[in-house]
Amino acid sequence: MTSSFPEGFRWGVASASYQIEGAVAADGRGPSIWDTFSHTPGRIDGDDDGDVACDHYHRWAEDLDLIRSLGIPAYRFSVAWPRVMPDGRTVNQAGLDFYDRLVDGMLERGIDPLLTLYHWDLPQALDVGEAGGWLDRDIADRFADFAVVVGKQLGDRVPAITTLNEPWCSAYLGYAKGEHAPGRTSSPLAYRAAHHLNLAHGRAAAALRSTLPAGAEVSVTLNLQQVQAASDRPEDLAAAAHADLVANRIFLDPMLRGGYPLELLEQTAHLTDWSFVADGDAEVICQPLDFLGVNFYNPVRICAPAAGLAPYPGTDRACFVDIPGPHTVMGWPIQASGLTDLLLRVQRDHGIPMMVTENGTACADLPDGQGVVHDLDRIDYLHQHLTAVRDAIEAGADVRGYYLWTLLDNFEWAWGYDKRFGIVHVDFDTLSRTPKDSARWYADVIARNAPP
Ligand code: IFM
Repeated sequence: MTSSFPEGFRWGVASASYQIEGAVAADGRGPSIWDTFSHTPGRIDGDDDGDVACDHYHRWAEDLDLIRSLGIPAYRFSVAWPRVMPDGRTVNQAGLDFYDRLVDGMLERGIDPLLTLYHWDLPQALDVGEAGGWLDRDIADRFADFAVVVGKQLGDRVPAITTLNEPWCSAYLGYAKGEHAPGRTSSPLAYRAAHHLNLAHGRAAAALRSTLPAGAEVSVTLNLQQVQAASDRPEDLAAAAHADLVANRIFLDPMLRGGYPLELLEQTAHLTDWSFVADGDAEVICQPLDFLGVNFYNPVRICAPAAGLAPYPGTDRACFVDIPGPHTVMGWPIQASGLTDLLLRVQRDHGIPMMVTENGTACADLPDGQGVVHDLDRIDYLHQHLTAVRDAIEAGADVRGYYLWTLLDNFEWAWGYDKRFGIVHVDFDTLSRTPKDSARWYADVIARNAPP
C-alpha cells in the first residue's frame, strides 16, 4: 500500500497541439515547421504526418468529456502558434477562438487548464533560409508578441502559462541530431538555438507578467536528464558532468541562476564562441518563475567518447551507454529512482516548486476482441514513477502536481503513430477513442490521491 500524496496535489494529463489537433488548414492556420518536416519523405516512420492526428480540433468536446469522465482534474495543452499567428506575426482571430472554446469547455467541466505556449510547432514563415527559426535572435521578440496575444485572450481564465516545452529537444534534436524539425545537423547551431530559446523564454515570461492578472502563474518545462556516469573512471565522470552541462545547466543556470556556467562556455569553446550572447541577455533570461515543469521518462548513462557508441547530442565529449534492465518499446530504460534523484537535485540546487509536467510510456498495446487494451505494463511503469515522485516529496522535494503523458495515442514525432503513449486507445482509421485499463487505474489513483 502506497501512502497518499499531499492534499491539493494536482493530477492531470498532458498533450500537445501538433500531436493531436489535425485540421492543419482549418480556419486560417498556417504551416508549421513540423508540417514541412513530416511531409518530407523519410523523416518520419511510415511517412506519417499530423494532418489528421486525433482530429482533436473537431473532437475537443468529446476529449474534454473523456477527461471529466475519468475524474482527471487538470489538463496541460499547448497552443499552436501557426493557428493563432499563421505567419508568426499577424493575429488570426479564428485560431484564437478555438482555444477560447477549448478553455471555456475545460472550465465548464471543472478541468483546470495549464497552457503551454510552445510545444515545437513553429510557424514555417519564421523559419526561412539558413539562419531562420531558432537561429534568428529576432525570434525572441516574435515569441514574446505571441505570448502577449495568448495572455490577453486567455489569461483571465487560464491560471498558469508555460513558455517552452523541452527546449533541449528544440535545440539538440532540431539543430544537432536532425531528428526533429527543422532537421539540421550541426552542433554549433544547437548552442545558438539554445540561447535564443532561453532568450525567448525570458522575454515571454516578462511580457506575460505585465499582461496576466495578478496571481497567474508563469513557468517553463524542461526535460531534464538524470545523468549517470558509466563508471568511476575520471574520464567517465568528466563526460557525465559535461553532459549535465550541455543538457541541463545550459537551461537551468541562465533561467534560474542568472547566467551560463563558465565550464559550459569553456568545454564547448571548440564548437562555438558564444558570440550570440549579448550584454543584458542574462538579466532577460532569468525571470521569477512560479514553478518549474519537469518532464521525465528515463535516465541516461554516459561515458567518455569511444568508438561504436552513440554520441550525446550536441557534443563530441560524451557518449551513451545502455542501462541494463527493462526497457520500453521506445528502447528507453525503465528506472524510476532516476525521477526521485532528479527532483531532489532540482530541489537542492534551485529550491523551486516543481510539477512533473510529463511522464508516461509507450507500450505495445493490443486491443482485445472488444477493442479494450489491458496495458498492465503501462500501469506498472506509472505505479513505479508515482512512487518515485512520492518518495521525492517525502525526502523534501516541493512537487505540486503530476501530468501523465498522455490522454490519447497520438503523433509521436519522428516515430509517427506506431508508438502509443495514451491511456486512451485511438483507432486511427475510425478515430474512435477507447479508455485502456491504465485510464481506469489512473482515475482510481486520483480518486484516492494515492496509487492503489
Ligand atoms: O510525445 C513527447 C512529447 O511531445 C514531449 N515529451 C516526450 C513525449 C514522448 O516522447
